[in-house]
Amino acid sequence: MIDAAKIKKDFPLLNQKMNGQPLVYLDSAATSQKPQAVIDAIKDFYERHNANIHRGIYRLSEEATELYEGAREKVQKFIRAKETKEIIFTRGTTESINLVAYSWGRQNIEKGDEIIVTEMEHHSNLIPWQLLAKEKEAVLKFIPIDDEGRLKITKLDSLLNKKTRLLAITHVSNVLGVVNPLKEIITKAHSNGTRVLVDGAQAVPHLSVDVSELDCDFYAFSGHKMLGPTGIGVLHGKRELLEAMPPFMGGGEMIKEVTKEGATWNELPTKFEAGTMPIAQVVSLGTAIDYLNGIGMENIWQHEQMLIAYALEKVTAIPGVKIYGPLKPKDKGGVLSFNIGEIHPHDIASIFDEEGIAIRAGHHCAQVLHRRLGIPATVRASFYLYTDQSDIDKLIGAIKKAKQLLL
Ligand code: C6P
Repeated sequence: MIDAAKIKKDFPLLNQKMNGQPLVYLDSAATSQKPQAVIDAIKDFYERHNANIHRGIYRLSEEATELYEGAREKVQKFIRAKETKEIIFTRGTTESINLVAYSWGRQNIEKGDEIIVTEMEHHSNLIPWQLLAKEKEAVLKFIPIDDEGRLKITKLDSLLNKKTRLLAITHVSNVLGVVNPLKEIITKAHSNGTRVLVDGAQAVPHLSVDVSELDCDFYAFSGHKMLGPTGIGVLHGKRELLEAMPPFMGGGEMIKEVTKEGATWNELPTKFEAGTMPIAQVVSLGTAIDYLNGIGMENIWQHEQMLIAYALEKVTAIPGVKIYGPLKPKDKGGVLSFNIGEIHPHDIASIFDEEGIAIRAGHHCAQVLHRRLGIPATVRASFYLYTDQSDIDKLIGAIKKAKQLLL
């Protein structure tokens, strides 16, 4: 079992006051806090190893390159990818998905083709496909959700047909916390000859992911939600697909030979890493992975299961609070979205803020989902390895206070 109170001490930002109260950070789905080890890794890189990678024929540059490529190996092992060539560094989940939409999408989607997404997608896994569909005159279809916020998987059979080229789906919903049954969905899609892209932004930080076992074609995630710095993310793609895809961005490093007339492309993964990459961010993402491995992803998942079970039990007992998503912790991560009567979520967030509690209020970049739920916005509390039961107790206290003041 995780000792969250002890883990908290590794995160300097969490040991401070906000509005005169001890900070209760319940917005890890937006971005996670960083342990001292990650902060030190960034500082250490700039103090001792900073040089551009893959370019310099001098020791310092070789050192920086080794650290950068070492981090790629850590990512590969962390998500159990087959080889490092399948790991592309990007700015984050959003850029990873846009890379696939731009490169694979423009090569493989034609007029009349169909792309399936779900009603629970984050805009990052919806807008790139809307843009592509518009440009190519392709059709976008949606797997609906039920009233508990789970996907209606049985509907997938009637959505899949000969024209379905791609299914783009989130692993874990950033609003409902639902963990989608990917294995079953990917098997169905593949037996129809449909490629699958998984948005893993809310999964990789919280549970053990095995992309080889899932057999997905593309898998995207962000470093900043998994204890790493901002500005760094990952796209995993099957090698044969990445090999066949044209570059996303042109520039330095991604080329092999350049003439006045044209160019040939570098080997994977460099073909997709144009220009100077965020080197310190990649290296410190590796440190974040070391930290997560030190705790154990299975332990982190169990800890969040305990927290969500506790939170669901306490919050469902408060009259007038409506929770969105499954009410049982099974297949649900540490995300709790709710409303209190008719109070606007922004007013609730302001009251929580006075108590030192940081939560997110709004549509959480999932407007299609909120439309389906029949509401414009929700309040969202999201947990991580440093969240403990006392944080949830403070949340419960703040919900009661908001009710008293505003209802
Ligand atoms: N969700 C949230 O508060 P980026 O911004 O590229 O790192 O991640 C985008 C993204 C993609 N998919 C899912 C499921 C996500 O949750 C997010 C980011 C944050 O829910 C910020 S909007």
